[in-house]
Amino acid sequence: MKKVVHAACPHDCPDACGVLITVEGGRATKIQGGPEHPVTRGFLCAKVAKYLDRVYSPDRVLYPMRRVGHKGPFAGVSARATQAGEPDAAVATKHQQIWKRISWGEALDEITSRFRAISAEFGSEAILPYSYGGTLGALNGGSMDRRFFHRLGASQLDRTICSAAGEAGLKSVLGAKLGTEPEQFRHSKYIIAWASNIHGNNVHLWPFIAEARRNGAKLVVIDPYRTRTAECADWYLPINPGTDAALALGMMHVIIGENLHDADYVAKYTLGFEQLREKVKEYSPERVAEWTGIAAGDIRKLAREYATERPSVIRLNYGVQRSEGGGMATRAVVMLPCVIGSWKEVGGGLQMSLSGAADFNSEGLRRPDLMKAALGREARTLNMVELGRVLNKVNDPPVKALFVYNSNPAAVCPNHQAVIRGLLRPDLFTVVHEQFFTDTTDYADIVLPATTFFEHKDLQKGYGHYYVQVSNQAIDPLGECWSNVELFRGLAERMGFAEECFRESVDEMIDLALESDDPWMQGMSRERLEREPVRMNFGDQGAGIRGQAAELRSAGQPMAAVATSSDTAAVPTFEPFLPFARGGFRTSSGKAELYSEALKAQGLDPVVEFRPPLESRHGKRNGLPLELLARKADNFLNTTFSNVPSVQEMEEPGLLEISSVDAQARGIADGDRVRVFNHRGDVELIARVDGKVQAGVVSARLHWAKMAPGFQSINSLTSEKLTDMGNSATFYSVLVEVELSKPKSSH
Ligand SMILES: Nc1nc2c(c(=O)[nH]1)N[C@H]1C(S)=C(S)[C@@H](COP(=O)(O)OP(=O)(O)OC[C@H]3O[C@@H](n4cnc5c(=O)[nH]c(N)nc54)[C@H](O)[C@@H]3O)O[C@H]1N2
Ligand SMILES: Nc1nc2c(c(=O)[nH]1)N[C@H]1C(S)=C(S)[C@@H](COP(=O)(O)OP(=O)(O)OC[C@H]3O[C@@H](n4cnc5c(=O)[nH]c(N)nc54)[C@H](O)[C@@H]3O)O[C@H]1N2
Ligand code: SF4
Ligand SMILES: [Mo]
Repeated sequence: MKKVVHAACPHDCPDACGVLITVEGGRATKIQGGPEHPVTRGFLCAKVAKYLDRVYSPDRVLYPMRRVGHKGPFAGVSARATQAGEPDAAVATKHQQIWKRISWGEALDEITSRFRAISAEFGSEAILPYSYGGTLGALNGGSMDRRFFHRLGASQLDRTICSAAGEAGLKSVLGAKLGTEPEQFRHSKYIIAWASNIHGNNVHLWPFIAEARRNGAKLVVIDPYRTRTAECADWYLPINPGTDAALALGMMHVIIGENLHDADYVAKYTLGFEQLREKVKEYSPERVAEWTGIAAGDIRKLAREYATERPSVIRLNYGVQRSEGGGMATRAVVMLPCVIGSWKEVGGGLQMSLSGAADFNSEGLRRPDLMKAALGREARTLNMVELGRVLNKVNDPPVKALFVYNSNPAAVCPNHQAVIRGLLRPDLFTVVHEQFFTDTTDYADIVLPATTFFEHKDLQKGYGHYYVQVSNQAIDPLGECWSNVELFRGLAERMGFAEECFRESVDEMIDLALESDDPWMQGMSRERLEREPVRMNFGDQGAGIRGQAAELRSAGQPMAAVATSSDTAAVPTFEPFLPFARGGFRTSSGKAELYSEALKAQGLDPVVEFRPPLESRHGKRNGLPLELLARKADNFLNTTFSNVPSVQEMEEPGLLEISSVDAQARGIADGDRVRVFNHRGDVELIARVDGKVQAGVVSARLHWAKMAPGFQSINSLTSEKLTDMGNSATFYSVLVEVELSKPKSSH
């Protein structure tokens, strides 16, 4: 029997695609992009298009496993060899020496008895959950797991590794994570992709940009790395890493100085414009040019074009905020559409994250009240970015048990060497719930098998569009895989937690998540979401701009989500959503806060400022000369997919991209083996002189350490230092030096 199941891609990606899975005789045989989803429009990214290879990979973790061998990196990704030169049989034997299959009952007993013993001796906060973006499903991303750890009284995890600085910066101006919907980009005339690797990380925005360009729009890319998006831009501006606040301030210097701002919008809907006007005087294009490496003439031109070629829109992505001053940089960029009033226009404004529109009932899903009931107070919070410090230095109490799911910290965390030292502590009990034997399972005492999204049901929204979907289950779980929801339900039962919420079914939890007073959530029933993606119910919010919508229509322009180009499937029509056309900011003042009392109270500049990162060419903190971008790979998703052979074929990890100037100065030629190092660690990579970076910048890609020679991770070079706002990670404020590798002496 053949059926087609509606699902949603749960990976940590703004696109949150609608997915159709064809199932024949219980086996998934085809995956395709949902044709009816107005943003997915029938296609998937290259990696998820190969998802059957991931689901049915012979390397899946299928059964609970207990470690019987030593902890430490293991080159094989399963009983099967993937490292060149490793004969399958030898890897299989080694794997068997490390892992012994156990039953779920044994696994749950061992975990709960260890948890009880640790709680009795050190207190429940000696247990630390560690999870991030494995799945963004509302249930499997954070529901039963949170209930469980709250009820246990475990330490809380500050989940700031990705976007917290940007979120803090954006909210300091707008008050909420809202912005321009992707469908409106087709109406733009001037599009700035600012730290936004659209072809790599957000490919479903591209067709809208392509459509705008067919209608004459200009695409500008601001990125220190010549991405595929930069290659096809009308204007590419390579910027020195960590200097975006200066550029935005320089643009505002020109815009305000030349009276190109929208005085009416500014007067009605912003707070603190006079203070901003004073502040930007300090940032002349000449001064900004020195920091950013962008010529003063180009800064003027960019500012003038952005303010006058309308509608103009900014796709700001998270690259700017992975830097020491990432919060302020985001704040500065987000001020731009407020100053030129482009929020009023269909195809104007700015998009960073749209996840602030309409909340699921997260209190119901996560039950933070259970923590206070268990502990009588809030449990302490430990920052996930600082896992190295947390495992090695925290003593009140020390972390004695680490429970990892939805994450691969032994690869994605900064200061990798410290993380590994911590994970190797003999007294640390580590459980990892995973789909694969990752870098992190190499340090686990117990590994538990996890389902993929083909094998469980979930509810999902996106951070790059305004649609909600239910992801239906397509196939039975492989082997003995359990979803995160089932796992924590099972653990709660074994712990004897009596609360009713630990017995809820998946459908009951979806219904609960949808219980919301939010008018934008009206009309979202589970039954409807099971069948189709549903747009947030913006209702009246669109009314304020209906006049403009009519104008556009009479000018012969296509509207909102109406597909017009022949390459797209039919999609529904909506009024465009303009969150801040008439103010409506979610700040405490209700205005766009160009001056913020809250920032002042935190000891930060209440307007905005640029401070060069200490670990940068201007700060020279460790005296090393090259700025490293330890970037994501276009064809992996963080480290997910690193191990799937058909995806590996599309990607080239293990490279150090370097400019010809810096290569020559060090006697390095394309293809040479090089050592990249700083005071935190060193990594061997292959030099690639390909014109992707300017002099002074080098770039490398994130992937699994266990697949690299010597088990080295590029995160050996990155720092645990936190950002100015949001306590986020500073993956892009890193100084290194590079040298030719010494040939290994042969013994
Ligand atoms: N294919 C693919 N897609 C992904 C991911 C992936 O790993 N692979 N990861 C997902 C995740 S978790 C996230 S958070 C999103 C993130 O997506 P993005 O926000 O796009 O994040 P990054 O790739 O970190 O950075 C974007 C761009 O910023 C550039 N950049 C670095 N430093 C600076 C700077 O100082 N200034 C400027 N202007 N640019 C800078 C980088 O070179 C990069 O091209 O993408 C998601 N989608
Ligand atoms: N150098 C450098 N480091 C970075 C970044 C960078 O740009 N450069 N980016 C940072 C960013 S933005 C982010 S978001 C983080 C990402 O950090 P993580 O969220 O840890 O990302 P992944 O490496 O994709 O690991 C997710 C893991 O979850 C597993 N998984 C998937 N679905 C499920 C499930 O349903 N249940 C369970 N139990 N497991 C599941 C996957 O198999 C995968 O191994 O990395 C950060 N690290
Ligand atoms: S990873 Fe992103 S682009 Fe690829 S299918 Fe999933 S949501 Fe779509
Ligand atoms: Mo992320």
